[in-house]
Amino acid sequence: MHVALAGGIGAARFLRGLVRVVPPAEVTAVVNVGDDLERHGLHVSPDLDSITYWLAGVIHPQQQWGRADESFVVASELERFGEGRWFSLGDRDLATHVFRTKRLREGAPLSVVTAEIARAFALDVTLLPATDDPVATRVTTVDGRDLHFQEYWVGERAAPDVAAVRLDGARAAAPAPGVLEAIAGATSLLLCPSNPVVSIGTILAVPGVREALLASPAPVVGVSPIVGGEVVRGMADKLLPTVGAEVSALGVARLYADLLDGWVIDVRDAALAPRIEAELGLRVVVTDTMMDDVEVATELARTALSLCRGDRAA
Ligand code: FO1
Repeated sequence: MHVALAGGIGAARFLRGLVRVVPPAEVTAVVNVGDDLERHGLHVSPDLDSITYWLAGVIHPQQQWGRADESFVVASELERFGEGRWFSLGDRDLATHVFRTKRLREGAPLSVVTAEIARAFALDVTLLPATDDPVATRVTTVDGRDLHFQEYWVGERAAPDVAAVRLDGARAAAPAPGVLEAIAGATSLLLCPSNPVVSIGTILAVPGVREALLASPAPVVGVSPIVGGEVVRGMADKLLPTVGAEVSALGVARLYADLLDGWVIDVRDAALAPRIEAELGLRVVVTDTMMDDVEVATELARTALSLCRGDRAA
């Protein structure tokens, strides 16, 4: 079983490649749920939904979140009642949130509902929320505001400078059923090119997950989400400094150093490879990590897996 720790869009692109290298049924994604929020009384799980829609081939191709062929009739009608549009839920997307909320109200845990939604989209990949417990990633801005991650990322376009990030509820959260077992039984453990602070970091913040990775006999290989000192997408450049990490493939490798056996970086960062290997004792492979199409994502996944197997010439 190949187990991947995953956030949203970067992870979804990587997983689309991974399922072309190994059978999807041999892939388990442990997915961040700190982005989850309630909108119009509905439970929205952006990272789980992005991965589901990407793997099901129904993602909105330009937005890279939400559904293709989407309409916003309900959202515009909701504005009539004063419901804001700052976090837009399309009509097709709403069906997922209506179903998820109904099942949660019936007492089903998020992990069970997630499996039902994955099955409804005919996914063979196993999707696990990092936890079934309520957690929320919150951002404290330097001007003292305490925002939900989505209020920061979407509502404020990640403009404010950030003083701190925390995962509310983490201490009381338990890994979702199957998460620790998947990690313990994995043949390879992959850290997707997701935000190290609010995606991978929030998964690792769930008690027991980091320990399970350290205890697992499987090699751990990560893919740098930072290329050429820049984020590929998102706001990791605003958040890495809050955890004292340099915004570079080296800075993120240091953040994961206690977990990693191998690190995949982009060709633009080739010069960093010897430093990362010397300083952190990691096997580093340099390749194209810009997953503009599924072929690149497939080769990247192949490279990460071969690094897991210890093939230097990945
Ligand atoms: N991102 C935006 O920039 N604007 C939106 O209005 C928006 C709505 C939205 C609705 C559902 C969903 O699953 C994701 C949505 N996103 C939107 C993206 C979301 O903020 C990110 O996908 C993740 O939270 C970050 O990985």
